[in-house]
Amino acid sequence: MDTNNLSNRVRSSILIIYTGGTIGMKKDEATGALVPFDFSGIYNEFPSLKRLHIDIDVHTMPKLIDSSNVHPSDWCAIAEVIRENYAKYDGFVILHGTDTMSYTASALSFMLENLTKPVVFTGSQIPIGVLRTDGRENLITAIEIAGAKYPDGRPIVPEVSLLFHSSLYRGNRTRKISAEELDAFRSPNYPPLAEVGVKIAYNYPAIAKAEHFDWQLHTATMLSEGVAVIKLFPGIGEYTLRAILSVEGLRGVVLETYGAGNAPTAEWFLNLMRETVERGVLVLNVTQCDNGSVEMQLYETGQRLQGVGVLSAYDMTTEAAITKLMYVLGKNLSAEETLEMMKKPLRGEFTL
Ligand code: ASN
Repeated sequence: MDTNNLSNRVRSSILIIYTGGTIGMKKDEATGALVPFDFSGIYNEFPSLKRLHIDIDVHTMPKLIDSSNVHPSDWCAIAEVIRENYAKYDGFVILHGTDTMSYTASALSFMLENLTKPVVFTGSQIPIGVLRTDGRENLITAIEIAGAKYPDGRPIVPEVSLLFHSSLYRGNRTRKISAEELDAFRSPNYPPLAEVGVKIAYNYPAIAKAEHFDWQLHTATMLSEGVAVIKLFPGIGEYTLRAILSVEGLRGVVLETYGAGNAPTAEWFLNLMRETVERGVLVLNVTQCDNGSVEMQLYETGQRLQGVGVLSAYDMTTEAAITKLMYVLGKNLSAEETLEMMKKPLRGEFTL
């Protein structure tokens, strides 16, 4: 089905939520300094947007930030703006700095429970006010995708996604992989939801299906503190690791291991992991590799880790794993219920 034309025929309304980042920068003609771009004048700046048949409103967050400063409280604020405006719009575009965009997209994918509308993250590597910007294409394509519907009015991409350069990805599968290239994001273990060329070619089987359009959106804004990411390296010291793992209030750890989820078999290491798990800390095994999955049964080094109670994160990214921990631990469920939520994909964040 060619939805490129169909999507343009069914009128949509979308809300752009502008949070900051490079995409929002423009050169002040008088001083030459980079100043925030005013997205509320979006039609004057990009008159061609009118041809998309999409009504656009803009919500500018009270404090525009470089995304390196993002905090879980900002994720809650974005989620709240979506909840307050959910009934009014067909889709949402979140303009966000690229540095931590994958963390925010992952977090929002968990926090927006019962989501049945598109939430498309995008940003840019070059400021929107610079002639050679990648922000203009990213913005226009993200708007088009957020407003894209089937003829019966159902949205084509009813999930949290991330549009960058020429690909649309599932948000919680992405990582920023380049500080310089315009093609700066990848989804190492899940296919793109769409490829953007002359047309937007949707990969329909890969896109989440929203079945219950009558469900109420719920925003889970209780995110747990007390989580940490630990990257193993040859020679990591017992005292260092013990110091991190004995931090007060620690509730969950993403342990970045080698290859298919392997770690040293030294007794001190395994004992420390066992003690940590027995203390009630959830330890999630994520691979340091760029792609592929944790398979702890494959080698003795992985089996030993599994034996002390470390959980497999399968092919989850670190960004998805840490934000899922915050979300699930934030629910303050029983140990069994927590494990149950961690062991199954909640928003397509891993492949079993
Ligand atoms: N430092 C910027 C940010 O993440 C980078 C960017 O948006 N390209 O906010």
